[in-house]
Amino acid sequence: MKSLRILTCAAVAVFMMAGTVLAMPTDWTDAQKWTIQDKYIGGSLDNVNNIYEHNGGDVISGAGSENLFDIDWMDIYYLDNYLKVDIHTDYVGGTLGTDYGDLFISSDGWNPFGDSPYLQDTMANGEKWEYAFDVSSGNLYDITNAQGSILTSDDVMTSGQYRNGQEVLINNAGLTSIGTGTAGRVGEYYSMVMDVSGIQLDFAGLEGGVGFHWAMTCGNDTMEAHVAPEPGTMLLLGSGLLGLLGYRRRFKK
Ligand SMILES: [Ca+2]
Ligand SMILES: [Ca+2]
Ligand SMILES: [Ca+2]
Ligand SMILES: [Ca+2]
Repeated sequence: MKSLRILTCAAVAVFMMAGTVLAMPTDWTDAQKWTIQDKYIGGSLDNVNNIYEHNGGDVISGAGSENLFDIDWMDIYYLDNYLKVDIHTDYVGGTLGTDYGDLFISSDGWNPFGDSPYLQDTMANGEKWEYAFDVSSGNLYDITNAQGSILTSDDVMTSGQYRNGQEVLINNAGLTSIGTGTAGRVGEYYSMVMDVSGIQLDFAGLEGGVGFHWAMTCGNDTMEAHVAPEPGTMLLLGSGLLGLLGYRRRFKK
């Protein structure tokens, strides 16, 4: 009888642990939040002229239609193991035969190729992305060992003007989902929300922070950004830890 009771308790404990998986938040006011402006242009090796700068700089477009593709900024929220990335842009899926791209995430910092605004950073150089959120299937994938699954603007676009060489989609064939989520336009922005409980995201900056990459499938405006504490914060954190160590030493004596 006693062992049955212990078993029951164990079963209840397991049930309770499983029950602690949190639902996708509907209210993000208590989330950690970062806002990052689009200061990234990105490489765009023009295969015809073999130069890196397409006309237009940050946005490739016909004169007067920059707003079709311009990305302004990115809001990033983190709450209860859920990540929300809002892309503030007027871009709407379907424009001139293009569509929303997938989100690429680096869990160990952001090191694009060259200097700001990174005119020669393409998929082939700079940061390696460890994760990709597929907006069409709503799945998060670990792509650390599946870099060949990354599709560039050149793989996706067959005509028209586009920013060459930028990572825009993930081919999820053969990949196993490690988290699910949603993606869609909400008012002024394109919003992606995903369960990231299966991965370690370094918002404390101990491994260099968290990097993000997003573009529409033509990459006509592309954004890469970085969430990491200010150097001053890291210094404070560091001196705080040192102080704690000193205190512990004194305490031991
Ligand atoms: Ca922009
Ligand atoms: Ca990385
Ligand atoms: Ca790159
Ligand atoms: Ca940009």
